[in-house]
Amino acid sequence: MTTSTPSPLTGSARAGILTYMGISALVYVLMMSLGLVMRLTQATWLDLPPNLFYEVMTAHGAGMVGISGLAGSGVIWYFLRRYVDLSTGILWANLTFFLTGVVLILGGIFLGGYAGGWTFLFPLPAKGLGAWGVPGAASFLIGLLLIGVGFLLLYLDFARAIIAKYGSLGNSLGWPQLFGGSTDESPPAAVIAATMVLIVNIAGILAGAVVLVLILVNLFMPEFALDPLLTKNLTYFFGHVFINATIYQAVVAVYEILPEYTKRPWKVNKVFLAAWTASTVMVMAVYPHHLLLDFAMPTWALVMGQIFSYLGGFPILVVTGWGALTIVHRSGIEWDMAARLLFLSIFGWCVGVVPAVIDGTIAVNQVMHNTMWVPGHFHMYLIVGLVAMLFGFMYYLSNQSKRTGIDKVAFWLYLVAGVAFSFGFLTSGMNSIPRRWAVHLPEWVSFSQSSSAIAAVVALAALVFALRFLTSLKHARTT
Ligand code: HEM
Ligand SMILES: [Cu+2]
Repeated sequence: MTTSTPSPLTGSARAGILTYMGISALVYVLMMSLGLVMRLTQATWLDLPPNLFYEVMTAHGAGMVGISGLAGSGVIWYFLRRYVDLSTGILWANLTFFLTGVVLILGGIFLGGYAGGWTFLFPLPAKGLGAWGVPGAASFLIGLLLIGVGFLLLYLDFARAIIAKYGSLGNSLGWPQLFGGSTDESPPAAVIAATMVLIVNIAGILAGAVVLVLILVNLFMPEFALDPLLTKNLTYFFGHVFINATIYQAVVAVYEILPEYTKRPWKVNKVFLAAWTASTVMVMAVYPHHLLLDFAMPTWALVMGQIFSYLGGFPILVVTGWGALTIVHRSGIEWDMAARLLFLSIFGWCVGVVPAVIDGTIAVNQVMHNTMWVPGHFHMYLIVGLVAMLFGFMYYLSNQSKRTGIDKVAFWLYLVAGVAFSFGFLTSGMNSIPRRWAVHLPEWVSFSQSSSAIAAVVALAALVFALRFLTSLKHARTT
């Protein structure tokens, strides 16, 4: 029921997926280098003027979140097309919007001087205080809007293709099986994940588009006043959902590749179905955990943010972790690069959720929120979780999974340094070092110095993974 029979990829679809993943591999290494530049600046080993630091921070944040969206959608597209009839034209259209948006964003940052962070928090875009003007901010915001349009098209195409085959989104989430019938007839895991992602991301992108347009109008007509609390809610609904959905897309690689390796199906049981349906609602309802410091927020919304922070992330993580353990147990699986990276990614995701849940607790958040604890938790599940998953997929896609030697060394370096680098942020946060500060006090510098050395190792290991993929494109799978 849930094992797929891969059909041949058309030339254009294969080129499309390889372009998505190739660009992602390259951009991850580039953006990691920008991250290293920031850490080196905080370490006083590099003398970057503060305005340039904040430009780099904006580019790193927007770049990492954007490329994770692109890479995640590439993974899920590759597997979803095994079950439903997706449009290759839309795949390319999304990429075109994406790249046009990237040009505008980079221009807004490095030519226009925009340095207000990827979260474009109102009223920052309009208040550059001389560091940037309207053109820089406008270029950045329009760039984001274009990227949103591309993704909206892609997810609408997912919806069209899924409804054409399954009749409704309820069916493709497996509700008939969850609430009655036998799970033998369940839709495959990739279709369930795609349904969840299209629902939450269409909602998120629409919220993002609304707030981007509002801020753009305010930028050109300052007398058009916005409600700061409303804009923050819309921004974080979009930002939270979009970055979370990247992992829910990439995880399909686990659902598809482990069964192929172990020759066992990925079991879609009632618990699995319930987990994905519950998380569809919870991933949207949990976003107020970004506003725990905003006293003007209604208390019930903040309490909801805390409760769903405890509950929201777990169902999918548990069914995925449990499923992955049971599928490989005594399967005789060969631990090649893809299998290792995919397994590491589940571990990284689990470990990263712990500090996230701690930060989602109102009493803790009020002390820790603007500290390095926050980049600590998300770097853990993004570097050791999401990005490991994506590189695992790339080894699989390019048929390089059997590699040993330097690739294996890179795997261990990535694991150890990825965890250590994230712990560097977490311990900084525990010592009350604030996040998003270009200049650090002398007492804080040693944290940044050790982190810089470790960050260089992470970036080097990622460079090995990226180069392996980029130099093996001609060997890539054709099905
Ligand atoms: C070698 C790898 C990396 C290094 C050295 C690095 C470094 C950094 C540094 C120094 C900051 C600013 C911390 C602060 O002072 O607040 C930062 C922020 C951030 N990083 Fe990374 N990072 C790396 C990988 C990643 C990855 C893989 C992702 C996502 C997939 C990511 C996403 C972000 C985001 C979203 C921010 C927040 C930006 C903001 O506060 O506006 N980073 N990173
Ligand atoms: Cu969140």
